[in-house]
Amino acid sequence: MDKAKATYLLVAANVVVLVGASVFLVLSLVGEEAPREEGAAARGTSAAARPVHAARGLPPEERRPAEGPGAAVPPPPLLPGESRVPEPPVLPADTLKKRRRTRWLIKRLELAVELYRARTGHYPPSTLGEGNAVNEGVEALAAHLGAAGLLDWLDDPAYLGNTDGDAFPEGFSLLGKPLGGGERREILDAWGNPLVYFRSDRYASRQTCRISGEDQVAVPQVSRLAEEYRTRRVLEEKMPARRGPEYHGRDFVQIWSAGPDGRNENGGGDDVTSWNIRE
Ligand SMILES: [Ca+2]
Ligand SMILES: [Ca+2]
Repeated sequence: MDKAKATYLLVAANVVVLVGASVFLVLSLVGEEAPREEGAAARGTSAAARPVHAARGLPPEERRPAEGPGAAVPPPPLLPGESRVPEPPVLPADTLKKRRRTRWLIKRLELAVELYRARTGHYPPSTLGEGNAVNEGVEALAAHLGAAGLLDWLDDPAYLGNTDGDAFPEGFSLLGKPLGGGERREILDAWGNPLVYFRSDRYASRQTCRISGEDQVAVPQVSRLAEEYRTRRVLEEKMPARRGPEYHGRDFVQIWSAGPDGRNENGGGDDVTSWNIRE
């Protein structure tokens, strides 16, 4: 082989190597950039807006394409038996005002029953014991507080009514005061519905209350937190096992309002309660 031919072959071989290397480089760049741009377009983000960990060149399996500005982050999966807690609704100003009034009323009644207890040695009973079928608890509360002179502060007639139109039987008296033939009034919430009242000795019972013009059954409520606490303390042998549920207001009273929707939910939903004032 002469010198000229050898030089020609060497140059040709270099050209082939260079072209091959260029093609490989181009294909490599195209192969890496295309999915990135496709992913960014699908997320509606520019390359500049990509998450930091992607911009830093982490391997594809470590990039999290669902993250980034504007990307919807799915909520964590629910555990067995768990349920989503709905967002609390935004209440109109009038509703908030009435809730505050009803809360104030319940707090005043709690004070009144404490004063009643200081005078008589016990909280006002939630029954008058003569077969009253509707609004029994709150009528008994109003009658006992009224007879003891502990309802005078409730001078706004809007908070007293007789939604079921009943009256005390003739000859009926309470704490020495004759009530026979008089209206058997209820204490009303700010929406004009009777409150629900139970004294602790009646927590295992239920009442029929006329709320929003219809008879609704009210049942005293158990405190889940108190139940859990008692269970734990019993397991730790730091508390003797007690029989019976742990009610809200144990050894006290439960008072609640059906709230803005006028539907008794036994302290749940939008009800306003003596044991869980939410605003
Ligand atoms: Ca009544
Ligand atoms: Ca309600």
